[in-house]
Amino acid sequence: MITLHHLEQSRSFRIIWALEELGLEYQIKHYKRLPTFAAPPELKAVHPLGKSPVLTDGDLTIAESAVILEYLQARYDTENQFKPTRPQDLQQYTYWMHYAEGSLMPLLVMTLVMNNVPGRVPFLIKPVAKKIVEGVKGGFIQPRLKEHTLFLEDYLATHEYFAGNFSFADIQMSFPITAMQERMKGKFPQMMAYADRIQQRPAFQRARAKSAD
Ligand SMILES: N[C@@H](CCC(=O)N[C@@H](CS)C(=O)NCC(=O)O)C(=O)O
Repeated sequence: MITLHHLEQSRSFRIIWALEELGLEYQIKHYKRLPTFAAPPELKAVHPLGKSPVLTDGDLTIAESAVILEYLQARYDTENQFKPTRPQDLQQYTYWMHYAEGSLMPLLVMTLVMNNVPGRVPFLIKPVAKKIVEGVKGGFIQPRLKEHTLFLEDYLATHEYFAGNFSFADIQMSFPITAMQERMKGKFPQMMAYADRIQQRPAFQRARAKSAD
């Protein structure tokens, strides 16, 4: 039996979506975040790093969204619906699979961490902390995030999906794009249209209902 260890409001949604696209039978074990937004310690019993997603299938325990997506595709996508075969699409597929967590997510996580800094320091040094956060965000994170957003907007102007037809690369990329949706409103029409397009898929809708986030 396939079990997905799903932390609420997390990247693990990608895997529910992939499981729904594949039409597989599976169970979800739900975990609530702690008040600090960290994962609960029980997840460490499944994988030493205690992050989500983690998928177990028989004797196998698999962590990392992209690795789980690749595993599910190779093992269960018998008609090769979710991974391209044309060499140029395949190269894009691999690129976006890595880019999502390797290049884009670190900037979004840094933003989240920075936004939390002023709330976590003693009252007296809050103004200093706010200045440091502004400096790091304005001088480092935001210019890079802008470059990435323009890069994605440009790419999506000429591509309906990230690697030819809809594939698991779209599921991998959906998480950062959805996380950026709020700040994209009215500014990045290609990314907004792309987010609408993928979110209309019936499997996405079913995954939403099942994640219960
Ligand atoms: N690169 C990993 C990241 C895993 C990860 O950091 N997951 C987050 C949820 S979105 C988590 O478990 N956070 C809880 C914590 O760090 O305590 C992946 O794509 O699976």
